[in-house]
Amino acid sequence: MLGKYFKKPSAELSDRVPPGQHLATGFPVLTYGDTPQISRDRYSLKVWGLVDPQTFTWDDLMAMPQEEFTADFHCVTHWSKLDVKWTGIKVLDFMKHLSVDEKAICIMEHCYGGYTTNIAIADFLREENFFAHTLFGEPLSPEHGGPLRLVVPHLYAWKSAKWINGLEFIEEEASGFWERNGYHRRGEPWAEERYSY
Ligand SMILES: Nc1nc2c(c(=O)[nH]1)N[C@H]1C(S)=C(S)[C@@H](COP(=O)(O)O)O[C@H]1N2
Ligand SMILES: [Mo]
Repeated sequence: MLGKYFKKPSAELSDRVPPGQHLATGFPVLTYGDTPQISRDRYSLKVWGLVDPQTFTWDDLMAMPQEEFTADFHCVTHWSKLDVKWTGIKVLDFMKHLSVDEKAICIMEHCYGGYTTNIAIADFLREENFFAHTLFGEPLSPEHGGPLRLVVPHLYAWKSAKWINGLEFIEEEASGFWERNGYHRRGEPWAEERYSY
């Protein structure tokens, strides 16, 4: 849909916008179901499965190195937002705290509210992935996934789980919520991996 909220990318930006995508002028909220309201005090992130199980509190996460990130954001429903500015923790820094069994090939991302999405270990362990708690200098709002969400810039944004509260390490590929409902198992926007059929 083109109109007030979406525009065709200009020529100089077009090489940054994957096929079939339009630029969003704002930052739309895309949530299936209700928005969980989780305070930082109550927040925790658990890891289990083929990994030494651990629970990270808000303070544990804030004690990790904090960095600023600029990333493009591509929703499978055909909108993209370029140069989104976030603050948070690099996935690779977080992973220094984990001991993962080498048999793990897939991670199920779990969230407050019950949303899930699967990601291959190789897609998760990338330099540019991060957990975000701040968006354009403001604490991440509940609508956009606060207190903490994952951001995986190289895949469609349904892999960027909001209110993330668990990482389950598994030895075979599994399907999360949208993947069971027809979305592609990987979701690479430049290859237009939108659906599984
Ligand atoms: N927990 C949870 N995470 C989610 C979703 C959701 O419904 N629940 N929607 C996904 C989809 S389809 C997109 S496009 C992005 C949207 O993020 P935004 O609402 O901050 O724009 O979040 C992703 N992460
Ligand atoms: Mo999306």
